[in-house]
Amino acid sequence: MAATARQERELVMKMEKLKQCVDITPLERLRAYILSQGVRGLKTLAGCFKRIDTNNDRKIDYSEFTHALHAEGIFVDPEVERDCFNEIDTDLTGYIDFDEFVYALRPPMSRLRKELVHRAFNKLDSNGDGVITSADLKGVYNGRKHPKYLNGTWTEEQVFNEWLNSFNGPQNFSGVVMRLEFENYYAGVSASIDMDIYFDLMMRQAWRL
Ligand SMILES: [Ca+2]
Ligand SMILES: [Ca+2]
Ligand SMILES: [Ca+2]
Repeated sequence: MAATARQERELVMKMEKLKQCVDITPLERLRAYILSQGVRGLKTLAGCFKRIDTNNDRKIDYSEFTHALHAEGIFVDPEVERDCFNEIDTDLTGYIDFDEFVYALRPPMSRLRKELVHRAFNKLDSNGDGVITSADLKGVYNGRKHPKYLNGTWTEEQVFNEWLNSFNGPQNFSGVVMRLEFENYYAGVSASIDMDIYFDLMMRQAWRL
């Protein structure tokens, strides 16, 4: 149930208006800008991240960040830029990693949707240790029907890892899905579904909640 072209246009217009508001924070303006580019899922956010990360070290440092703000025509006091950067850099490492970037700029999700995402996560995390790994999937999901398992290229463990990594950002091949990563992934999915009722239905069917 993707948004129709009309709704898409309306969203872009709304975001354009938001961009022109002066009393919103640079972070909100950056988010508005990114949403106005039609950014939805992890893949497109990954594209934005890559463009801002000009030295390609998979981190956005302060100068790359301010450069991106200026390139989008967002000029504010340096203290405001600094506050905004610190707000995204939640673990205070001095740079923004991909997960922090997605968390700050992802499309918003309603409480109802977030609750469904957390229920799905809790169900998948069958051993209840707060992360999803192949250990949770063993005996619960069948990886043996995957074509690469059938032709002998992958073990069932590799099938599980490949699937788990689809919830992670690019270049994250940890085979482990954290709650935040799962939420970030579904924020992207959620943005293309207009009504809560369809999101609810999709989650219930996908995860048999
Ligand atoms: Ca960088
Ligand atoms: Ca950080
Ligand atoms: Ca687990």
